[in-house]
Amino acid sequence: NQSDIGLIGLAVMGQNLVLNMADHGYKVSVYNRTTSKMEAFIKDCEENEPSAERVVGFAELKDFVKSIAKPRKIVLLVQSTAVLPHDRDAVDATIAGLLPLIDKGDIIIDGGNSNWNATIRREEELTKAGYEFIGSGVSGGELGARFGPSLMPGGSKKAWKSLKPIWEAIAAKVDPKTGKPYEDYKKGVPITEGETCTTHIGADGAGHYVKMVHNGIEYIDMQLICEAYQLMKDLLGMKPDEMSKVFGQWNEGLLDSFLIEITTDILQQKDPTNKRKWFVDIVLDAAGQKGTGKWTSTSALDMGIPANAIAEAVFARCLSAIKEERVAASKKLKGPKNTKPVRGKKALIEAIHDALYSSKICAYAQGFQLMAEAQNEYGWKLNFGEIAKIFRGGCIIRARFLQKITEAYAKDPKLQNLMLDPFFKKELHRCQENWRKVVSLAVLNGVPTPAFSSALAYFDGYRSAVVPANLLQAQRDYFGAHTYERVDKPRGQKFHVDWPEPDRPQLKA
Ligand code: NBP
Repeated sequence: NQSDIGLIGLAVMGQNLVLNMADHGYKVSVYNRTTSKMEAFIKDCEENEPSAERVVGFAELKDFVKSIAKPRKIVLLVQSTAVLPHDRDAVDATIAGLLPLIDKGDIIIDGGNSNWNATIRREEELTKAGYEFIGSGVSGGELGARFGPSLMPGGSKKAWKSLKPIWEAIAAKVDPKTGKPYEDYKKGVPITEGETCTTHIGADGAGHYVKMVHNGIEYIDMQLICEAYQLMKDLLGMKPDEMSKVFGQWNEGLLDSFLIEITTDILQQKDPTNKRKWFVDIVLDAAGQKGTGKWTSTSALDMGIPANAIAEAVFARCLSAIKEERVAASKKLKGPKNTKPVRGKKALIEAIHDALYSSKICAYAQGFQLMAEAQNEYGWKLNFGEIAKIFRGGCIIRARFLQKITEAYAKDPKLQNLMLDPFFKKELHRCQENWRKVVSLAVLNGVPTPAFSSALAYFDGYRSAVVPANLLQAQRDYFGAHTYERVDKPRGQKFHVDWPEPDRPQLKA
């Protein structure tokens, strides 16, 4: 009576994923470096979980390994910190501990937020040694892990075939027609119907790369909501409960998403220590980050993909973090004078909605561009329609909007940029006037809207047949003999002028 699967790492994600697997009828062996945490978890299961009989704890790694049916599937949910391909972290330490105990053909699944470079390295090392390795993104935080995450596995197809039944059972499920997540878990019922939010993403690091881009999109999605909040607060003087109603209405329409839903809830919340204050007003405005947004942005820079709005969201967190410096600067640097009170509250709220929606389209366009380039860089074959599909449920960026992205890639799997899809193109055309109004108003009033503005600059740059890089190339040729191409010659031919005598253009070989 062996276990179907094993899991190492009983912090918040591991515990919840174990319970999810047990709810779906799988017997799970569990192990944790610190045994007391495993014991406390088992005790808690026995006291509170109907599926406790299917969760078995082990204090010794060798007994844990022996308890799992072959070929063994062992999920790791331990802290991951490695960034460069050869960095070693807790994931490597755990794998090193397992190797003398497991057999060839066994499958190790890293469910943490590992960097895709480390995953590529681990997959290569383990495959060479005769083992299987899957790097699987797991999104949805602890609630997702417990009741249905979005799962993004990368690795060999053979390994995926073994893991697939379990991953498909525990992943979030959505209504195939509307793309809306089933949320029966709120009634305590495991979800078994609907389209499952997992698919084989691609080879080696593909799953972790896509999970990272998901997180990058999550950064910008959150930042856009925060900018909408700040505009309502600063330009319209709205209070949190009033804003909550607006977000609640937005959640009934095009912006329907998990992040808008939780914002609606948060803005109604009172300070737990002083019920006369709004919770959001007592939270310090200094954001933290764990690195996946930064990785997304550095990957964009490395590959030369303009994901400026995603990077702006990371920088906005960096700027927020220097709280003391901002407080000091606020006493010295003045904003615009003579700003007039903003009139037309209803129209402005609608315009903010449109600005958020259009910026969101640009942000997703950037995320998908990034994945498209990464597949060339790393030799993956990504299916963007399938990726959009599995983002519809379970994960933090789940949104009604993703059904439209799914449809866009179903119609045209080779879509060059999401903004060119007929539906999104129409939406951008419809919203752009309001978007421009909001950005202008923000600039005139000195309200920072880095994500709204940067997304708009992306839209304007992408739709411009001519940008001022002609002058830029001329400057580069002037000071560094970097050469330039001519508008009247084929691409690739390089010219150089003998500065400062610009009358004698010379053709370079
Ligand atoms: P943590 O990232 O906080 O990791 C804690 C776990 O790692 C504990 O089980 C700990 O064991 C174990 N561990 C450490 Br630390 N060093 C170890 C080592 N050298 N050898 C073996 N085990 C070691 O847990 P988490 O927040 O549950 O996240 C797990 C993974 O999932 C991470 O990669 C995280 O980035 C990712 N993730 C987290 C979330 C989230 O919402 N938290 C969402 C999505 C993905 P111990 O008990 O003995 O210290």
